Amino acid sequence: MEFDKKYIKIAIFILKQIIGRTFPNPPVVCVLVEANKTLKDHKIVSFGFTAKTGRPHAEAEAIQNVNFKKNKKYILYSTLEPCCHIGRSESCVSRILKTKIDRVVFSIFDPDHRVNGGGEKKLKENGIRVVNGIMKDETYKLYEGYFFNRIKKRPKVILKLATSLDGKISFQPSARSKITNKMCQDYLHILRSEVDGILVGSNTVKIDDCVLNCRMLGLKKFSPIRIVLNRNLDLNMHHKIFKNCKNIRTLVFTQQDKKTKKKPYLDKKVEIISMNKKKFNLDEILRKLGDLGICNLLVEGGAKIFSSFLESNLCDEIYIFRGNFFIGSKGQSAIDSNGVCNFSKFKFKTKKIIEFGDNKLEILEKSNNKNFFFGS
Ligand code: AOF
Ligand code: ZN
Repeated sequence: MEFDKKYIKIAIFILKQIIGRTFPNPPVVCVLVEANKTLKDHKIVSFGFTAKTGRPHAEAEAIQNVNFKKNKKYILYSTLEPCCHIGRSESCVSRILKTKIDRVVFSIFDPDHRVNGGGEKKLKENGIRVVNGIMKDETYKLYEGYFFNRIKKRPKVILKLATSLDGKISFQPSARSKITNKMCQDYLHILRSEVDGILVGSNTVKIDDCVLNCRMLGLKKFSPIRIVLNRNLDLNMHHKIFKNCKNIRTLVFTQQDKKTKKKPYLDKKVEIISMNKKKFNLDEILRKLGDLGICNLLVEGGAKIFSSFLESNLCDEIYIFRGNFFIGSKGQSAIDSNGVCNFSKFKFKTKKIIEFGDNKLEILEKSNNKNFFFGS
């Protein structure tokens, strides 16, 4: 239908506003359209989007309270294929089948093994006309982390750095340095609210005493899960990150098994994930984070962690916030000890540059970045 694109476009527009807000479920947006018999006149009668904790699903929200009329036709537009599994409650397909909706248009298939085409099949078997794939490339970009989680069984990994013009992340090794301006900081906090997890190494906690929450007004409740890699459980409990673990889920990956070492963390309500020596590697850690439902992971440092992700080929995007000054040779390099911050050697290329006054954000992606689901 010539107006399908218009309504899917509206759904995608709203989808952008709820990314990172529906953990552990993917964000979905539905638009319910009422039309006359000839489909000449059509209008939106309801919207629905996945709720904060992942349920109710978007379709359930869109359908409830709609007064379906006898002499009208109804089309449900959704960014993702409606689910057909009985999960925490009834499936969306079975809810749709109880209404007067006779056409369903969705943008992208749900890669979750419980759905994966099954939603479309069941709708069709029950006489509903189904169209899929409208604006699928645009939608895929917004669901990339979700596809990583369900297909690659790990989150999409975004490295975030703040560097000077000459690629330094601090004035000297082991020192915290302010490099970027307020606009960059604000953008970072919005980004934090959109990802499911932030990961750092224990040195970053020791040096920066970071809190790793989202501090953008109105979005604080969307602070992601905090993850610290701390082999020896040797962090001081006075660090700021341990102040609020009751409210912000905090995980520590370790290979330390001593009860006495674990106790201070557990007292602070930190969750400890013990890995044995052989399994303390990024592959295994990412797999665990994927199992926990994390789709988008922001890695915020430090230099050693960045190198490990890049060298293990486990980094999918890089966000470099650049300040407007040089630090010089005494500074700590982001990646390489020789002072060069050369991402092209890891096969990354610039995708986008956003200016923030005299600072900027450069977003890099893999040179051979492919939509691995559709292969385009
Ligand atoms: C939809 N609409 O709004 C969302 C869907 O744990 P459950 O039972 O809520 O199921 C989670 C799965 O449901 C999730 O993995 C994905 O396949 C689908 N998400 N589906 O029809 C929605 N969020
Ligand atoms: Zn559903």
